[in-house]
Amino acid sequence: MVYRNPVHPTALIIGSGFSGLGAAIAFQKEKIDYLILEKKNDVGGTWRDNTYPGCACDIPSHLYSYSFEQKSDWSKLWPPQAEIQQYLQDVAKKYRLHQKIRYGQEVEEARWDDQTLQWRVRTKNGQEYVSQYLISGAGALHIPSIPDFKGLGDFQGAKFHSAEWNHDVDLTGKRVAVIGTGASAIQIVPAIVDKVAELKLFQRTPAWVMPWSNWNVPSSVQWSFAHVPGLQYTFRELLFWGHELFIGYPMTKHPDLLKVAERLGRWNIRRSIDDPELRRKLTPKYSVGCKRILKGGKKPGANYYGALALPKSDVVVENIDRFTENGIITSDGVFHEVDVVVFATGFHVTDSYRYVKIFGQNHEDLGARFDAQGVAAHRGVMFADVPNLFMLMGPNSGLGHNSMVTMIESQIKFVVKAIKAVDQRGERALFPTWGAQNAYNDEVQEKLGHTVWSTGGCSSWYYDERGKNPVLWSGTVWRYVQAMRKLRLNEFILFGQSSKER
Ligand code: N01
Repeated sequence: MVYRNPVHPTALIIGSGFSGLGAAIAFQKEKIDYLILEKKNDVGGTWRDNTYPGCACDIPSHLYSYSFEQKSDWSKLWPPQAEIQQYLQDVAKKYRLHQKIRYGQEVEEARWDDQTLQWRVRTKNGQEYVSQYLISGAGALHIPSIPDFKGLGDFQGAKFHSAEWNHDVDLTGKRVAVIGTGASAIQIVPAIVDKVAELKLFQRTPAWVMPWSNWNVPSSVQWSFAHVPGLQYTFRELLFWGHELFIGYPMTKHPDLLKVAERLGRWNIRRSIDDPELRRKLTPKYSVGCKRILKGGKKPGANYYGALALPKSDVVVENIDRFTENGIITSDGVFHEVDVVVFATGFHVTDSYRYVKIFGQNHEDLGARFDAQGVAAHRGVMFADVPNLFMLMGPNSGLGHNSMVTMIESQIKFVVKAIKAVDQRGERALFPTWGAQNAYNDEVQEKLGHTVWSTGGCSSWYYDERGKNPVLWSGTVWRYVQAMRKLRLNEFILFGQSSKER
């Protein structure tokens, strides 16, 4: 392919979700010249792509939003996807980010040039960009995973992934199969059950589901958030510390404390479902928190268990053997005739770190390194021997209990500190030492060994084929934020000024 004349900002940002927009705003403030490359035609990332019925955030938006851009009039404590997407569009407009976003630019490959000490970034449609810094805000949950079921191609009905919802398909009166029981399925099932003629939920592993109901935020409270100084900040802090103390601390330090949540989960099943067989099917055999804790309650048609208790619903626990042209055959030989199949089967998470082909110093392929050694980063954002690359929401910086936006903001501050450190020393680049990266990862992995994700007795997408968790942070968000507050220069090699040693 012939590439068009390269564009040269100081920093290139990939993606315009919470990470990319947040980085852009920080760069704007610091007068760091930047461009955002966005594969689609709008901002929003996950909140643009996931439009399935019932889609909402399961972390309250007063917390799941930028600390510097608080919105006082969220309609609900857990607002729907459209409201979060609107919030991100409003933020992009307010900070005039659109003029700095190149839409329809899907980054394919980024190569560090050892001679010029710059990134050469190529997009799928033939544009080249050259920059000193590269910041990936591509996220970890954006490559839909559809299992390679036998006979899938034979199925003649509509089929789509939860993150690629086909709104042209009217589910009214249809027999619908939903495959999966994660955070997406649990929101989809109650949102569609009233419409469909039959709902078959194909469950491999039941989820722990806590009693829950979403609250509308009264206009008086919205008004107070807007007009009473410090009120919304205090509410946000309460939400943050509530998630840290009641979920994050037990998950990471004292999984035994989660027994209380387990009792709550069992009670939620008992109060919602009368049929003992259905109760048995839906009761997990692993500890609460080992997989993401989900929220849903009793009311039919509005909540997960309520929807599954309806006569038109069926929870199928036998494995899927194969698809036919009009249905699914399970391992017990039973044929389930359906019109539509929804894959709520999650994402390629560890693959997301390889989403852009990255070549660091001496043309080293970062993906090949991950294949050979496993996925690992320094402090969740940088990689030894890969200069000036920052991966927001990178390896071991995911969460199972609190707002990712807080993690992202602390990573962005870290990126700015790194860029300033390079600049102030008259250098051109930095990367972490292998010693620092290895020591950091040894500690994270050691700590992860004591968390519920490791001791809870489940299998989850947090773990790779090596049995290592390259996805989650090992402690509370507070701990991460503290650790990221300072850029410890002895953990990095800075270079590029002249012929300084590397
Ligand atoms: O995906 P998942 P998700 N045959 O990977 C099943 C975020 N999120 O889209 O548990 C049969 O959790 C699989 O079974 P098992 C959030 O971070 C946030 O629901 O592996 N089933 C599982 O039940 C979340 O954690 C919100 O045995 C198969 C399901 O598919 C993440 O996105 C809302 C299968 C996949 O669950 C992903 O959630 C929604 C197979 N071959 C999502 N393969 C918020 O509110 C997989 N499954 C913020």
